[in-house]
Amino acid sequence: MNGSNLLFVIILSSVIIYMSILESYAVTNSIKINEIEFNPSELNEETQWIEIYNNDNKLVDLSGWLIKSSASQRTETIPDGLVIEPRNYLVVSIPTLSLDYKNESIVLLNPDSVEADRTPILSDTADDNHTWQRFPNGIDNDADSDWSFRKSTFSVTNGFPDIIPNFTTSEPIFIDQKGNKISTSNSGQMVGVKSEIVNMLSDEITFAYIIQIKDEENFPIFISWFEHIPLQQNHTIKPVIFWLGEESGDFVVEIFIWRSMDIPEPFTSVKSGLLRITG
Ligand SMILES: [Ca+2]
Ligand SMILES: [Ca+2]
Repeated sequence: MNGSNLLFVIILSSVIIYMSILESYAVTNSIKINEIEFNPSELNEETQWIEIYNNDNKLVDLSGWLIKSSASQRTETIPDGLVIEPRNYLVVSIPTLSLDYKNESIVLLNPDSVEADRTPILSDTADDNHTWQRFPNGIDNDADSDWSFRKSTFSVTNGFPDIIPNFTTSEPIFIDQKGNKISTSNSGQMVGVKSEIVNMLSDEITFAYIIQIKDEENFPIFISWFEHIPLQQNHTIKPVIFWLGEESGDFVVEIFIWRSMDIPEPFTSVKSGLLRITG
């Protein structure tokens, strides 16, 4: 089937999911070693540190977790009382400089000594503020390529690559159930949110198409997505997600194009439009 002919349609009637986009992606191993400074610019005055990322929607208590150096076999215990908020970052200092800065691999273990995460073998011989980081932020394919040596992003997201050129998505296009373009709808009617996505890259790309609808209080009342959508080069796809607008009002409809729900790396800027539902 030609990619341009693919039409994804999903109908969700009264399903209203009260969560924001960032709370919506599920992960299995949610505690990650996200960034490491083995070799600070002033090694005697600044400590080595590890940034841990909680890629989950629950608070996690890191008391008694262990950071182990594979090179020296030394272990640091995370002090009691250190907790990490959902989708947030915690920097643990290593005051004893127990990490080697050459050929080091760090292992993070929970208090039961179960391995939670492990880095590849890394070296940082630059005495500066560059660090090893998962890039895009939080990526974990168990591959060396998950890690990049970049300017430090201490205690904050490692960020994402720049928006991909030659891969575009349109503003939201609203349609009725017959596929006709509309600008307003009546309450109790299904409204399709469509976008025209064009891949002019030199290769196929796979992405997630996510719709979020917010009410007049800016509160997300609907979220839905398709994942793992493949799009060949020089092809266009027009995915549609339907929503039942039950109440009248003005609604902000946002389209997010991400690498996947696990990896919220934006492939395009967020596209938004206003949808009016009349009584
Ligand atoms: Ca450094
Ligand atoms: Ca960081």
